[in-house]
Amino acid sequence: MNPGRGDTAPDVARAVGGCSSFLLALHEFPDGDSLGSNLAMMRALQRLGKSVTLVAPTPPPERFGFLPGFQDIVALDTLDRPVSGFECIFLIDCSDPGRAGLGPDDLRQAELVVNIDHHPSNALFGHVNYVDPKASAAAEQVRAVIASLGVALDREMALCLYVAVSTDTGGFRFENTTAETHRLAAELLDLGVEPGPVGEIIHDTRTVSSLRLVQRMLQTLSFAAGGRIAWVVVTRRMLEECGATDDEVEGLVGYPRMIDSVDVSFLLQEMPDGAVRVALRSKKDFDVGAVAAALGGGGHRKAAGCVLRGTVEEVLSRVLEETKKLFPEEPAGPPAEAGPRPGTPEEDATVWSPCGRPV
Ligand SMILES: [Mn+2]
Repeated sequence: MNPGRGDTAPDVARAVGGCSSFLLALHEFPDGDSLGSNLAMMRALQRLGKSVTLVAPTPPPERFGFLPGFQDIVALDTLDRPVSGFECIFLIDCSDPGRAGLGPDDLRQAELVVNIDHHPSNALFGHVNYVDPKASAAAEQVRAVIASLGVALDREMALCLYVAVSTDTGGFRFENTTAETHRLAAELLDLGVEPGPVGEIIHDTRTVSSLRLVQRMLQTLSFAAGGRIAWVVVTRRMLEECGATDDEVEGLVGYPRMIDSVDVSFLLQEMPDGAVRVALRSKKDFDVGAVAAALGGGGHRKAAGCVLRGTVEEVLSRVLEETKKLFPEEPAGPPAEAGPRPGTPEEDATVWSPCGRPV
């Protein structure tokens, strides 16, 4: 087999045909695409009589608990055998095996690693690499693989794929949405998916603690590059004060991005192990994937991320330094450096309103 990114859905189907035991691995802090794509693939492989185990390196968010098969997800650290004990390992929607909690040895010992992903930064770590950056969600590729396996989609698989596509496209609004995405959505609705109730759960339902966290987080809203960069911070203390969990931080980077003047936004999230997760978003042609890559992470042009060591303040200055390179023409100056220091908005008086004036 020639490893490369040029493999296709039929290549995947051919490669896995003789295998009987499969390990599917979610990426850490799994989102709707990771969960939906893997659960649909699990169900399709089970239909073919395969033995399938789906593992998660971090607990999947309970709000996705309605997805068929969700209760069968196993914590990676409770796995009853080594990863190499499976004939085939599937990594879906995962640009790097480290994100699934798998080490280089795990994959080196594996007989067959199938890598299905739509992140342009994908590390092409599989024996089969079906990498398609034009896919709006990995679910589009999973749909093609299921077809190549000769399995008919059922309503349960359709629900999983719909949640995957709908979350990765922000409810079919993001630029990654294509005619193909809508054709897939139409097929899934034909199979009985109800977009109203599903959309309400995945896009419009929040816990009280997560809204309290939004309220607290927005107090840290700060700007640079004349208002074209905005960022927010979530510290351990804020999570504790609000009774919120780390998975409730997912997607909150969308708040600073909403501001009309803003082209690039990011969120710094202090993690339990002392690292800081950085989520980056952009508008227009600003490539935050390149920013994330320069900081050791990866992702798409308009949505990317990385994890850095250091205090929140140290990480902030590194991320700011990189993001400011996207705006070479912007002079440094107010409100560029005037925002509050992360995590200490009360002490550090100035909080800037969306119109760029202190509030
Ligand atoms: Mn995805």
